[in-house]
This record gives sequence, structure tokens and C-alpha cells, in this order.
Amino acid sequence: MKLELTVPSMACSACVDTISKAIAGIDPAAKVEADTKTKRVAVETDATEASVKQAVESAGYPVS
Ligand SMILES: [Cu+2]
Repeated sequence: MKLELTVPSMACSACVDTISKAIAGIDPAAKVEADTKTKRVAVETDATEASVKQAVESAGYPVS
């Protein structure tokens, strides 16, 4: 399943790293593509959208 999240506070590659690791924590096989300009995070995962959102938010990045 492909999810699209918007993460307004994602500003640089360190943010992308933190977000990618948070998502890997719930699904190590997830593919994460993040664009700091558009603030979009595309995630290819078997995890639910709610659990991905929760992981990103617990890493300190609110999902809008
Ligand atoms: Cu950053």
C-alpha cells in the first residue's frame, strides 16, 4: 500500500533521516521517499496509515 503524508516541519535531510528511521521501526521493509521542498512523504508499506502517522508523530514531526 502506498501512503502519502504531509509533514510541514520536515526541513532537511536530518529530518528525513529521523522520519525514515521512525517508519523503519514499525516496518523495516517500508520504502520511504521524502521531499523537503513539498513536505510530502511517500511510504510504500504494509503497515496501516494510522500506525505510520503515529510513528512519525512520536518522532517529533506532526502530520497534517
Ligand atoms: Cu531537519
